[in-house]
Amino acid sequence: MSTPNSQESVPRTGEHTRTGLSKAALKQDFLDNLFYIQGRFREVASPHDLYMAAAFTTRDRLLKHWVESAQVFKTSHARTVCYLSAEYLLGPHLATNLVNLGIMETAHEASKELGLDLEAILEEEEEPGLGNGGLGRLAACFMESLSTCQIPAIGYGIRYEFGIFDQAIEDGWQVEKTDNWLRNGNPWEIPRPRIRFAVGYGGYTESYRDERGQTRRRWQPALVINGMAYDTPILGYRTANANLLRLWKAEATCSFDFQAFNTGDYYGAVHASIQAETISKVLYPNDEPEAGKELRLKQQYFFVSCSVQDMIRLHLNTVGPLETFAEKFVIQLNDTHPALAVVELMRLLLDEHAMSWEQAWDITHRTFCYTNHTLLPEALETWSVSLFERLLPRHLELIYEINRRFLDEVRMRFLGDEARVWRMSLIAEGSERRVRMANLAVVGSRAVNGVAKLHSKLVKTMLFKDFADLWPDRFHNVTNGVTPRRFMVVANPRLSKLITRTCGHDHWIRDLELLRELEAHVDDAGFQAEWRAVKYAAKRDLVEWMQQTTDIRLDPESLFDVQAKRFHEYKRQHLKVLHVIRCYQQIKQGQTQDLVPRAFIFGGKAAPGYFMAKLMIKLINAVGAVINNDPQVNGWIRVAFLPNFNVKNSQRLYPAADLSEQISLAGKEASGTGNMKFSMNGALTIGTLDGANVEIREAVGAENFFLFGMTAEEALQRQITGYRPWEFYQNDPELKSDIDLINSGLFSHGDTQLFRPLTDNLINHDPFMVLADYRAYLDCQKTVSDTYKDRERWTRMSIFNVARIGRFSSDRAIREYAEHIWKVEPRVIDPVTEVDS
Ligand code: TH1
Repeated sequence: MSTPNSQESVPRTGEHTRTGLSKAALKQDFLDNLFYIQGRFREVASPHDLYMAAAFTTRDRLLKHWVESAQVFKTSHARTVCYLSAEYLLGPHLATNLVNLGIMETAHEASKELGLDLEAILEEEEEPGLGNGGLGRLAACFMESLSTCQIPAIGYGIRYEFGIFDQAIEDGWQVEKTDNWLRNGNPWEIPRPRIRFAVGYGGYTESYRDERGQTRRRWQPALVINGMAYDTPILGYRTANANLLRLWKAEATCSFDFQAFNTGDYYGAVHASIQAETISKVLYPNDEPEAGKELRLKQQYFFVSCSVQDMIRLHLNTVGPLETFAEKFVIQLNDTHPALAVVELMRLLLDEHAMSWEQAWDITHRTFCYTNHTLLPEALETWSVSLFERLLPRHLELIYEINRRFLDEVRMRFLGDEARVWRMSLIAEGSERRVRMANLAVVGSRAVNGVAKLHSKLVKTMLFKDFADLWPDRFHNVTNGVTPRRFMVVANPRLSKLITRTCGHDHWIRDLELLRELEAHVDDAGFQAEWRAVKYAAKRDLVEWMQQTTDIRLDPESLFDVQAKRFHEYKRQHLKVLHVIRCYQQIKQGQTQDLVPRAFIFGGKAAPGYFMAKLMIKLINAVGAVINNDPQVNGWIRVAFLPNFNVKNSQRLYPAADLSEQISLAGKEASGTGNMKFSMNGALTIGTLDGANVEIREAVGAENFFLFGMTAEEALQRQITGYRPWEFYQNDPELKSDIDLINSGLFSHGDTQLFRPLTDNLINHDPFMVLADYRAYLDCQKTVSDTYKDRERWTRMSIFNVARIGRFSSDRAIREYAEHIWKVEPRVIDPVTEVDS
């Protein structure tokens, strides 16, 4: 639906519309942007100038759809999803926007005619890394799929000035470098200086009489800062729907204290503004919550308050009275990081809009939905009551009242079961009383979901069992998905072209289940050969890039065996290392009959304060240094650590992988999403029955998946009956010799102590049961090698993986949320017709 005069409102430069999609229009606008925005002629432009001009040229074309979408959503009162996430791991924008606009080919041709290399321009983009790993990347995939599925949505989050650190490897150790992603400007965002909200901290609460003589509560904060909106348009694939990602930057309410300045306190004059800006300064680089960090709670409240205030403003401006808020908006909480939004909406409805408790709670409760992403106890957020009292006194009062009413309901339902009341309370009692954010999120939401079938089952039967007893219908599963636009079309153009050519259409890009059509070609020798050629070409690209960035030479003929994800003990990168060491010993002993040449490729960041994870990185590099420099073995195996695993680098890795390592201890990885990205690119998976692996295996067929290890149930059982890792160490001579080799100092220039914390932990505690799964893992790796020797069989398995991976598109996930959780319908935006193409 287009407004009557939308054509006229599109600005024009010369003969072009700034939005035309023809090659001529792109070329002209690119040169215009280079000149008028970067102030450069083509002849003197730097690579970065060229990138900026390309970005602005692309952005102009997004803006048309975006303004149009905003207009339609506003006038039609469309029900809107508000996705609240502390992280968005967006990755580079330019390539995905070109694909989604349908002009990647045209842009290539236009660049060529201008004597430019589009690939080089794309390389110039510095990605916004506003997230740690899976959770932040999921939010980014969901934003893209929301637009593709034409669902009106706003993503809310924090515009961190510094995103996830850049990882360098020095002497085998991880070294963190600050990510100054805004240094050269961000062409994708539009600052909105008029969209600002005040956010309070500290102070006290008080009672007062309102003008009608009623006693009310209010909060008098000690400190007030501002949040200012920065908007990024997110376009759907070949749709005219563009949703909004709105990120908040913290600022002082007054950037300069004249009083202080006039009394000669130059430093004090800007002190408040520095203090305020700290709040959106940096992303916490931890994949689980940072215990007790006051700034983290400030960040959470900051973005949640701005976002809820913004929704209320939008509602009052477009729909009207707040009684219908829950009909207009559904708020999805991406884990508990934004759970304070429940309390903030209550506060605004009660204190600022004078609603009754009953009405405010009814609206709040009907508005929120919550996704849980982890069962790990250390990752379940709690905040000390005393910190809350100091920072958010009014919110603490409201939490107490929510809790009081909630626990009355529990007592009524489960007479005399005080143990249950204790477990379910929003407040954990103990030496230090703490607010349980997950309980708050469950109580405040009408729907709660896990992120894979197994995980959702464990959420319902273990983590939130008491809540599921009370409200069984509140619990759902929505298995995660990833966007095929970024992880297939952009990351792997060769494979995408082969698929399109084979299927005779490119509809699979928006309907990934259509990949099934590939099954008809699985026995076609010609197709198999093309499939192998595509993989080989991607491997060569990676080899070249690795050589340039790390000086490690890999052989594209070898099996590329890849584990790339955050470093964490539960993900068991050390299990993989033990396999590498076993191969090394076998080759040294001349037993190569079970092996195939392999490149072991690792990638991933460790939280800066996570000692054990950093030691695992050091171990990988140490083992690699020995292996790669030993001519006796390096014809068989090589080890490579790909530094700074981020979205951009991941796109080089997925297409080149033959084998995807998904080897977490069963029951620990909620879903995993890398597993889907590898499989989409034709890698076979070796994995445990954990997270989404279970469903991936179901989908691609058990015969096309390398399964090993304990089930979640078996692992739990073993834990209960007493796990004694040293027995495995004593009873399995190969395992013993692998661990002993680490301790011998071979990989550490004779230092027998360096890796002791790791090996001692494995032998004595081994919380993630590496040793219990070691033998099954090695056996399974032998099957992998045997299978790889039969290239045709491997190729067929690879094709089946891609052909049957359709379920794991984030489009499917979004449609499930829309139908079962959000109850929202697509709203189609008609594209404004082109005038010059
Ligand atoms: C991850 C989960 O570990 C992963 O299994 C899942 O696929 C992904 O979320 C998306 O659902 C999580 N990331 C975080 C990050 C923080 C706290 C908890 C989790 S769970 C900061």
